[in-house]
Amino acid sequence: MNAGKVLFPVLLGLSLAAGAAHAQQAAPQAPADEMKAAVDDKFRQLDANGDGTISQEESTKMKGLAERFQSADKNKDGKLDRGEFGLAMGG
Ligand SMILES: [Ca+2]
Ligand SMILES: [Ca+2]
Repeated sequence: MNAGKVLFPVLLGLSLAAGAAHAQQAAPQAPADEMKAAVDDKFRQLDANGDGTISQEESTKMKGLAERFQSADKNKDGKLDRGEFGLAMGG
């Protein structure tokens, strides 16, 4: 009966391969940085006139933002700066 001797290395190989695949998936990432970059991109897209803030009118281009505008505008100057936008977006 050689089945056990053959099977063991095969199973070992499979588990090593699975471990390697798992390690690859868990490779170090920077989700916070990616989130920040995505928010930066979105902010620039919304800031149509490029003045560095998002007006109420500009906020209407993003679904759901206009509804949150008043609460997002922490200093109540009628526009969202990058910090206020980041807070509203969670980034
Ligand atoms: Ca603007
Ligand atoms: Ca503001």
